[in-house]
Amino acid sequence: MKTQVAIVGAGPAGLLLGHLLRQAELDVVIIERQTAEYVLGRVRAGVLEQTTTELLERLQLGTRMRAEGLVHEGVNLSDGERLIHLDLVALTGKHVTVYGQTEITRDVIDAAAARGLTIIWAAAEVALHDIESAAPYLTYQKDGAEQRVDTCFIAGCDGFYGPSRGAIPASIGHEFERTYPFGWLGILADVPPCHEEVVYANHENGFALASMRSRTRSRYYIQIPIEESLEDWPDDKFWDEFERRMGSEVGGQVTRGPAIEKSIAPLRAYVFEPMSHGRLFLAGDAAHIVPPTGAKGLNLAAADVTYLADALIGWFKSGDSAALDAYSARALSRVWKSERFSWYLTNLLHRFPDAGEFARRMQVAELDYLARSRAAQTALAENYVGLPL
Ligand code: RFL
Ligand code: PHB
Repeated sequence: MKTQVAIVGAGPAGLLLGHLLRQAELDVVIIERQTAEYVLGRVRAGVLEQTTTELLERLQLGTRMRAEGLVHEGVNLSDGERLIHLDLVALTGKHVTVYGQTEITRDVIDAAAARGLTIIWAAAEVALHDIESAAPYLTYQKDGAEQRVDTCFIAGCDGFYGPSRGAIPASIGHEFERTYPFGWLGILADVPPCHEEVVYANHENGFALASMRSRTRSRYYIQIPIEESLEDWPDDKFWDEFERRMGSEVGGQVTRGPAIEKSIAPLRAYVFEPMSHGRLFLAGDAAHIVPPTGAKGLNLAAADVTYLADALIGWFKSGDSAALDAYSARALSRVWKSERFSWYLTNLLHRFPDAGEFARRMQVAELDYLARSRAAQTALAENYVGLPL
């Protein structure tokens, strides 16, 4: 098979890039390791920046999001008792939209065939070849035979564990990493949300987050030690702890219900530089991971592919490689700002096992400052709604 751009991975980065390139009438193929059912079953991000919703509108894929997504004009921080409300619209003129990654993924997959976007599902052993040449190619196993895709460019959109990043020689790449000694235990339940907006809570016992997927479906998280597993957290124990950490005002509004999904996500920050080498361009989690505090992961993936699509389309239309050459630096400048924000919020809101009383007092002082200072609130809100592209 021959194509102009071969994309590895059908997560949000690969699917959105595929649609952007198809909109410019380029030939594109997406090669995905999992089945469509598996990809559609993953529960992940929920909060979209305006740049991400605008991207979906630009692709004319925003109809269901507009109908079913929840516009949130504010967000809340809690110090265990007091609720600090940040009026995002008053502070920044922008809002965020609560619409699950699962729903976006469904919308873009459903539209793929009609737009000529080919997705090859269940492709095993994807490997990248000759990325330093002008004629790179991919190989993979499907239906018991090796397949080959010849292409002009490869987009590595295969997440943190995919093969693309490893195709860049170790002598060229540089990794920056921070791991945290805790994870988030997340629960999805068909119960009305305990608060109309998202609440990030810093309680003596640790962090908790109240989010949602709709007016009848809640997504709640608590911080747990990295050594603990799902067996340590039967549903009742989760609900008790979640209510406690939310404080009396919000905790008192919690409706309990059976978990329809329950999982643990470890917290990690990671950046790989550069995000391109030869004819290979990385986008999304393939190049960087943020801890979920601040909901930047999916939004960063959308920003990366917006830059990358513009650069690839420019090259195919005019042969100009300047934007492709600048892609890595342009994307990384936004990535590092999101890393900084996620790191700041993670530090502000979590309980660190070996942090002493001084560190705790710093968190309390920062939350108190945020409660009283419009300047501090504006800085947080500007990052939360998303920096401009
Ligand atoms: P994805 O979504 O991981 O998609 C990568 C795709 O590549 C495929 N793949 C391969 N395909 C072919 N060959 C191979 N060898 C391959 N190896 C992997 C994978 O099957 C997959 O389909 O990366 P992408 O597109 O960059 O999108 C990034 C976002 O998905 C990610 O940043 C967020 O979901 C992160 N994230 C969250 N972000 C938030 O903003 N808020 C959240 O609440 C939130 N929760 C989460 C998350 C990520 C999680 N992961 C990765 C385990 C919860 C979890 C559990
Ligand atoms: C979610 O709804 O899953 C969510 C919301 C906010 C975050 C992370 C996850 O910071």
